[in-house]
Parts: sequence; C-alpha cells; structure tokens
Amino acid sequence: MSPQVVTPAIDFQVWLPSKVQQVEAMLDHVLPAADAVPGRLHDAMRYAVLGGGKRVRAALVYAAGEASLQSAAAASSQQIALDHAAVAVELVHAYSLVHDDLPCMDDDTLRRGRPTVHVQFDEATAMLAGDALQPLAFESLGLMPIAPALVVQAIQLLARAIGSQGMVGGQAIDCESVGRTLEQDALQQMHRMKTGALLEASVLLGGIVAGASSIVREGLEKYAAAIGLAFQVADDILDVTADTATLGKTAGKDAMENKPTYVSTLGLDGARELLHELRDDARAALLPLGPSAAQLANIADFIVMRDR
Ligand code: GRG
Repeated sequence: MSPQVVTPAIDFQVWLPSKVQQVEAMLDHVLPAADAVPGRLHDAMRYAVLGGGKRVRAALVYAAGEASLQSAAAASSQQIALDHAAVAVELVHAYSLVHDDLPCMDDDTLRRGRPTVHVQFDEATAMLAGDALQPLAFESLGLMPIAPALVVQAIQLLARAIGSQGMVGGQAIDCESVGRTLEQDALQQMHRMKTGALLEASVLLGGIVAGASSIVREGLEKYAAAIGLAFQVADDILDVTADTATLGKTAGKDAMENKPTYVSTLGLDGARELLHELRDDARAALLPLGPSAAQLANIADFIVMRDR
C-alpha cells in the first residue's frame, strides 16, 4: 500500500500551472531579447527554452523549497532565490535537450511538438545556443539574494550534477554503449547520471535555498534519488505506450539503435511495477517532512501518471 497522501494547502492542479507561469515569466525576462546582437543566437536560445515543456525541474525546486522553509511564509529573498534556481535548472535542461537532439547525438527532428533547434535554425547555431544557455544558468544562481555560502553551495551542486560525473558523463556512457548491451546495474548508473542527476539537483537546490534542516535534507535526498530514476522508467514506458503526436518528439537514433531500456529489460509490466515501487519509495521518504512536502508527493504521482 502506498504511504498516505497529505492534503496540500493548494490543490496541485492549481499549484503546478501557477509555478509553470512563474518560471516562464522569469525565463522570458532573463533570456536576452531576440533583437539583441547576435540576434540569431538569442532567437535560438529563446526558441529552445520558451517552446513549452512540463517544467518538472522548476516545479521540484519550488516544491522542495516549500518543504524546507522553517516557517510557512518564506522571506521574499528566499522566494526570489527559488525563482533563480528554478530558472537555472530549466536553462540547463533546455541546453541538454538542444545538444541531445543534434545529429551527432540522437539526431531528433521534433521536440516539444516543434522542429528541433538545429532543424529550425542550423547545427552551429543549435550548438552555440546550448553552450550559451549553460553559463546563463550559473549567472542566475549567482544572482540569488541569499547568504553567499549558500550560493556557492548551490553553484557547486549544479556544476557537479551536470558535469562529467553527472549528466554529461551519463550521456557519454550512453554514446559509448551504442551496439553494446549494458548490465542492469550499468544501465541504472547511466540513467542516474544522464537524467536523474539534474532532477535530483533540482530538489536539493530548493532545499539549499530554503535553508533545509539536516533531517529535511536527508528526506529530500532519498526522495530525489527515487524520482530521478522513476522519471526515466516512465520515459521508457511512454516511448512504447504513447503515440509520437502526444509525446511531441521523434524516436531519434536511440530507438533505431535498439538500446536497452527498462521496458526491454523488465518487460512492460515489470517496468510499471518498478515505477510504482519508486513512487512509493519517494513518498515514504517524505513522511518525516510532514504536510509541507505535499506538492513533492504530488509531483511523484505526476511523474508516474504523466502521458507525455
Ligand atoms: C547532450 C549534454 C547532453 C546531455 C543530454 C538529459 C539528456 C542528457 C538527454 C535527454 C534525453 C532524453 C530524452 C532522456 C529521457 C528523459 C528526459 C530528460 C526527457 C525530457 O525531459 P522532460 O520530459 O521534457 O522533462 P520537457 O519537454 O517536458 O521539458
């Protein structure tokens, strides 16, 4: 049986769109205008970031912030810092998708229901747009109006999560594994790094910014590890159950190269079972955090039940 759901102060169906709107307004504000020189590059950056997306990583920052605040009302400086952290993880995520879609990587032509950045612009512009989004993310963290030691901690956390021992490293293992089979453990390690690391960092950033106690941090770490993996398992399930129009993306080289997935290794039922186990682990990790973690619990459900 899954752990009890705590009724949140604000319904998730209202909370999530409000956070999506909040981070999208911030993203629009921090991205250079399309007419600022070099216009084509800025146009491509805006196209990559502002063209939809579920904003799960931003939502995790805000929800982890809510769960970590010492009092119900956050200081306005903490609210602003959460906005900057949410912007940072969405910029990094957009950069990773732009580069992942390139012909030298997955060679995808459709993303979020629109032509990928290299198709809409050109390959060099797509590469540079990704390159430029990454430092913009760190600039955003550097603008957080909180104690400098916490800013440094946040910068270090994100840098580690997306570097050679995190997201980029996971992508490298993925590229190296073409034409080879990975053992279950190696597959899990690759996904933990490639997809899980940024999702985990999003949760922990919210905690750092909101001054999480050590007990809360411990709960956040366990929750983050579970949902980081759950996200990839759900993605593998969706790749075989959802139609491409709903997903808004093409299969790319990944599918053509027949790489191992949770569905190919565990079967559809096995993958679904694992997904529900991970959701239960995530929810169980939140129990010591009490009602303030309700939106994190809802995000775990959202990841399990998402259809795109
Ligand atoms: C190229 C440096 C570099 C890294 C790429 C994250 C990643 C590493 C590649 C993405 C490949 C991929 C599609 C992985 C499956 C899980 C995933 C990250 C899906 C896309 O994330 P969503 O569903 O996308 O949150 P939206 O569009 O909703 O933001």
